[in-house]
Amino acid sequence: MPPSPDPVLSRLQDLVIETPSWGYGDSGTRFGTFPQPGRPRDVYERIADAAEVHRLTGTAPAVALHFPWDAVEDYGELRAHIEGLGLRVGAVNPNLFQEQDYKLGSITHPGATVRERAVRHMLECVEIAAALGSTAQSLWLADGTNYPGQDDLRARRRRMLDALARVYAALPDDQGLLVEYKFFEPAFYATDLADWGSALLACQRLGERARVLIDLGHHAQGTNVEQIVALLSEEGRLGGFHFNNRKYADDDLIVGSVNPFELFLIFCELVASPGPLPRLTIDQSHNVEAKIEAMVLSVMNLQEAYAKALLVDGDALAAAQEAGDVLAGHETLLDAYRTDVRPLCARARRELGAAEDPIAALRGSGYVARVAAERETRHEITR
Ligand code: RM4
Ligand code: MN
Ligand code: MN
Repeated sequence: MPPSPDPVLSRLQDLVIETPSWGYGDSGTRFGTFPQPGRPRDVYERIADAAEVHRLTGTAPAVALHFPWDAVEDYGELRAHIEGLGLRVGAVNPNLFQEQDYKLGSITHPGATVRERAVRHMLECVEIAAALGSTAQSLWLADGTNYPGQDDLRARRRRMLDALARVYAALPDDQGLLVEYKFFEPAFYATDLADWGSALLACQRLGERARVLIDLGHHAQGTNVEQIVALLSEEGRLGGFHFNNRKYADDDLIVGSVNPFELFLIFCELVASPGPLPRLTIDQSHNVEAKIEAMVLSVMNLQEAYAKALLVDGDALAAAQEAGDVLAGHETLLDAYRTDVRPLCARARRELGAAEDPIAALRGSGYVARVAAERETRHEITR
């Protein structure tokens, strides 16, 4: 029996997507950046845009922050502001890739002084997370080497594990560490945390509150990401996601735009995992598309993928698998995938007090034009 719509509806309404503060501001490629009118200039304006996305979708109440990009003097005040808008702080992301010091790495750098600086930044992020009420630090390590022989791969790994152990030891009980991997870029020969296995081994050394974060754009072409979800979930080490989509590399396009079937299969594995959903965050870079609309569409695509996964007839699937009926199992998935879940998602949003049609509501609201007018004045003054 396919699941009846009501439990599906309430699970859909419980879905929580974190949007990234860094997804609202200027971004570009190494060839150029095309600033959009109304782009937010500080964390408060990024939060305002995040609040608009939540108002329209009813599903994006948490905002992931990146430091020092979102640094302020008074974190108590920032937290109150965020909570006053009906949002909360998601994961806190340290930035270990931008400073000149980090040219040869951060926590894996050959020099102890740079490693110390990187560890101190991560420890500062533990404090910031505590002040903001965040329950996770989400680490993406850009460290790696460009040429064979550039550095000692084993020594780099040992330095990394030592540094992470210091940070992990400083985490309060209510904070976890998410360890993200990526197989290349900015390093092009050997990345220090290149794959799920490296990340998992690091987490196993650290302790139970260290778990792996999967970014959909961080694998070689053809990698079966849903199988990685299944594996990490079985090991109790699936910490969260960075959702986006890609055609070629780490393209950071709108999640579900290029490969919606893969997204559905990932949600099928999430639904099959025991316990609550892991932390689900969008990590995208909107270079030419309208930024707020891109974020709204991303949340809707996630809602739809989740709804379809919830509609899979689990009994039929299990029976087909038990019987060794290859295509009956596959067709059971297709049945759910081909269901038009847009009315169900619209109802879920309406009952949450959000928009039935968030894109139309955004376009009709005048929000983008209004903030463009307000913020351009500020851009002029500060220019
Ligand atoms: C990386 C990775 C990180 C993100 C940075 C900006 O490729 O996905 O999660 O914080 O980009
Ligand atoms: Mn990411
Ligand atoms: Mn990435």
